[in-house]
Amino acid sequence: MAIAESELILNPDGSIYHLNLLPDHISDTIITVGDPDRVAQVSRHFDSIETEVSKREFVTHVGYYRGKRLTVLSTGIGTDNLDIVLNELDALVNIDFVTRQPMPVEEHIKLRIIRIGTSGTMQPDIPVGSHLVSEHAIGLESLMQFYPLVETGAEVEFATAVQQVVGLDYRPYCVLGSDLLREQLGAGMITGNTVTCPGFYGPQGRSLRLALRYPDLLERLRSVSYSNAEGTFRLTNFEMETAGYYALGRMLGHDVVSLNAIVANRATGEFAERPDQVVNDLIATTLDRL
Ligand code: R1P
Ligand code: URA
Repeated sequence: MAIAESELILNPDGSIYHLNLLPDHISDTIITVGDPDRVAQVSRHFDSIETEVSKREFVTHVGYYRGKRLTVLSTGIGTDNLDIVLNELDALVNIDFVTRQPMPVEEHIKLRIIRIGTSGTMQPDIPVGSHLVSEHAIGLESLMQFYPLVETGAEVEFATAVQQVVGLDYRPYCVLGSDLLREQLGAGMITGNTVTCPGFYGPQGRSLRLALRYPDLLERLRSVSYSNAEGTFRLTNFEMETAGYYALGRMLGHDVVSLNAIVANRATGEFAERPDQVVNDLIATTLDRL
């Protein structure tokens, strides 16, 4: 059955509702960033830019880097935006916009989606200025309340350990990212386990003027240690999207990796003197390895 106009919403030019993109705008490798201004920080490395599109916080540049066609787009902040971005990117390659029918499973296109974002660490030994590739993502936000994500036994155990140590009323979700992209892009980076939060202040233990329900959130997250046959895992960093990427990527069948520029160390109180430089270095390293 054709997907109704109210569900797969297309603009008058045939582009998808929020991203404003046409299927032709999508390359098989997509770089995503949170900040719309960071799109140009990536595309300025391109040999040429063929298309620039924007709507709301979703800015997209399509171009060529060393002869390879790349799409770079901004997501804005949070896993609520990720729900839009990943569903619409997937629709652009795996739904026929003319018939409004999903492609047959054997014709599904697997995208490679690479997040380049900023992040803070709760561990004193992870320096500001370092680059970190996320192995597991732990979602403290509610996006997976609305999808039947299948987690492995180890993922459930890791998430349960986080729930118990923090004392949360609900169990977060946990997703292991793509080994393939982590190995290709993460060489020399710190490998870590990323906590995806539904906010920057209270949900990351930051208090400006408001009292917090979990005043020692940082210390509690820092102390989580989960062991299984594969090893012992600690939590390394905070941000606001990675768990949504990993969970939706798994369910939609895309390879996804989250690369983090560590700009804040919450244990030492440091913030990067030149956060843009930390991000620019990560952009250059990533492009070089594609
Ligand atoms: C908060 O300042 C934002 O920075 C991080 C967080 O995930 C959140 O989106 O990522 P970006 O730098 O990619 O936006
Ligand atoms: N982004 C976050 O979400 N948290 C930080 O501490 C830094 C960047």
